[in-house]
Amino acid sequence: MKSVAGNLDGKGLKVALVASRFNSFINEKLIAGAKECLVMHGASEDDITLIQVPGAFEIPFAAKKAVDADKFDAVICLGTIIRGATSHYEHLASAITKTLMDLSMNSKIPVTYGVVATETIEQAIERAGSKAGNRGYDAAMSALDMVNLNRQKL
Ligand code: INI
Repeated sequence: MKSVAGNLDGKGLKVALVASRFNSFINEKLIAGAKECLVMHGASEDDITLIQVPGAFEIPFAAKKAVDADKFDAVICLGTIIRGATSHYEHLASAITKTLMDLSMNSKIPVTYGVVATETIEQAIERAGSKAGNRGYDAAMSALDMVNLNRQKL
């Protein structure tokens, strides 16, 4: 059996982080987690571009702009949607997920998903570096993995 997989080598990679400001105290932790992961795996801080947008709704637009810029190896999307804070939680969360998935399918570079969607602020905090890992770090790991997978011939 032939097996194909990526790896986590981040050397020389140029990465865009698209992060929203809404719930910024959580998003800052996601950004820090993503940065930590990239640098820990060999990426240079100078090769990471942070693109900030107002809210999660605006993430797909900026992510598309980053894909179209043709200068990044991957785009990592970071944001936080909390049900308690919005009546349109479901629409927002599912529309963003679907739109980013569509973007990913039409993109030559990997687009990864570090958007935390939770019922409560506490759950969001847990996913931003306390009890339940850091979704920013995880999304960066996936980006590294997928960039290196993408370099391989099938
Ligand atoms: N944006 C978020 O990133 N998270 C939320 O929980 C949220 N709530 O609660 O509404 C939110 N709203 C703003 C939205 O993403 C847009 O920025 C806004 O509607 C302007 O287009």
